[in-house]
Amino acid sequence: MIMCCCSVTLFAQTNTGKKQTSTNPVFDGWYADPEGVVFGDKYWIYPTYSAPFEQQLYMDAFSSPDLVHWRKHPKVLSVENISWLRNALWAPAVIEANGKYYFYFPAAPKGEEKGFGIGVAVADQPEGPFMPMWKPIEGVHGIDPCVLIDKDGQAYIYWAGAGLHMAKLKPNMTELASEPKLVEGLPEGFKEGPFAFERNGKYYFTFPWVREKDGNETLAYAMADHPIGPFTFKGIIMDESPTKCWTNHHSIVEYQGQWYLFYHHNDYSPKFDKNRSVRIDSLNFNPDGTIQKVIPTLRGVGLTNARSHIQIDRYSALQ
Ligand code: FUB
Repeated sequence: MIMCCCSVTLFAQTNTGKKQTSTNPVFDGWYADPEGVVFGDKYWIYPTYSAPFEQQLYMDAFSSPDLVHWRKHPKVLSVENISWLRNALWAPAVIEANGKYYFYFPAAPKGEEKGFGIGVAVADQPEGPFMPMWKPIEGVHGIDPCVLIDKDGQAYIYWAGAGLHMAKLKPNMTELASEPKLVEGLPEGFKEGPFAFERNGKYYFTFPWVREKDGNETLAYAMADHPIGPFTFKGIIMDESPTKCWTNHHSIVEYQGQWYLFYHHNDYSPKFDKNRSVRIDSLNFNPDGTIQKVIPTLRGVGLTNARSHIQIDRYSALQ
């Protein structure tokens, strides 16, 4: 069965009436764990390179004015600049604060048999270069960071490791301002890849969730009235992948009234779920603030001009 075609004219309209253009996967290459974010008038994606038999020695970033035309910014962060790191970089989070850009990345510290720390690298612009701090954040042990800055300016960091933990960050964004705390209220089956955001005074905590023994990851969510909880589990945003891609690391972004879900799937390697690529679909809310289920699409979030450049390898076939 043909799974995905090259860039041809595809139509979609956002619920703000604005036309956006894109197809899924949004650019070619094996990239996973997309940290989608808006800086100024551009969308940015900070993914991991999704080739599990290669070590992730640097991070590429992608920027777009319209979710369709993506520009690659190679090597915005490289391991050779990180003296405390044992080997590779893992799924990042990037946020703007104090007029700077903070890149949070999990990595195994030298001298530790196992386990991960989370480092921070800082840049003056979204395309880097990101310069790492000389040690990982003290008190943080785990992977898959995400950072939320509340309306009062307080920043919170969340990460996966022995369950889900969180702590306040100091204004310098590189040190904890409180003891790590276990986030309570999540069901059994939380694994990794948390994401947190605020909308209309409600705090959302979204996460890959394995609801069945030996199952794949769904995307699920919980809501709270405060960034530290208590969170109440609300349900599923996206069901398990029908093609059994095990992971579903994601992020959620709002721009000009439309919300988007950035996530990954193994479109370019249907028989191997560890080579993943980046997708975007629209995310919508119910009047009470709960999230409508997302049905994953290959159409993505918009309209692609038939005369635009065709990436011939944006194609895969399921047999
Ligand atoms: O890409 C490596 C790992 O797979 C991430 O840390 C997880 O969230 C999962 O997507």
